[in-house]
Amino acid sequence: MITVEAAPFSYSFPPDKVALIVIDMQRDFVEPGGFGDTLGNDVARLKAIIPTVAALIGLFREKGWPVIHTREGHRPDLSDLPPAKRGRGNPTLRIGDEGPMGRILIQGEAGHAIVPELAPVEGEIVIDKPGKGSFYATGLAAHLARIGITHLVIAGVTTEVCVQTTMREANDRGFDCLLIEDATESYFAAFKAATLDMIRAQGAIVGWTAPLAALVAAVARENEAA
Ligand code: C5J
Repeated sequence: MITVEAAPFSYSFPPDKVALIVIDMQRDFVEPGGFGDTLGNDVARLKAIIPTVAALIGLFREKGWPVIHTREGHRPDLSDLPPAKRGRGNPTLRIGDEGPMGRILIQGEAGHAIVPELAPVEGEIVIDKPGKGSFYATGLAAHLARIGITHLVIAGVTTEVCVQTTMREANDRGFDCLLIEDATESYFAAFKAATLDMIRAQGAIVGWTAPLAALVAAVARENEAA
């Protein structure tokens, strides 16, 4: 087992049963002109975590541990977009409308792509999801079962929406989850802080949190011992 100094207490994972899930690091959330921007958010907050997420992905690739990416988005015919979702918010452009990076949150459009700095490499699975959670209406659970994963390290955006929803879905399915604090971000600092608190409250009721440095240190200790 590898043990990470985490909150609310140490997080241990078997290195042959861990996977990284990088949630929705898409241009539509991170770049001007995308979905996040049309909702009136400051996307610079999200762009700032790209180097940390890249370092986390690099660690998993170096160790040969699975990296899974997710993308929130919809079919071009909008058949998987509930009217309730399209109707929410007060955006300048709605999901499916034409924006500067193509149609907002539509599969195949430029804005739907993962930012180039974090692009998946050959062999890494990309899960397309129509909802906020990564398990709803996707093949993620079946894929994790097939490759024998019990522990998930989680990163991405936004902390209180797709990241938290995914972590709660995973927790209910029996996974032990570690959220990397500096590899996740929200458009709202207070929402990020509250989400981290909620996750680790009541003895890790949803899971654990730790900075990337703590995971890196734990893996280095294991490398030295091996
Ligand atoms: C949102 C997400 N915030 N990926 N999506 O609508 O968190």
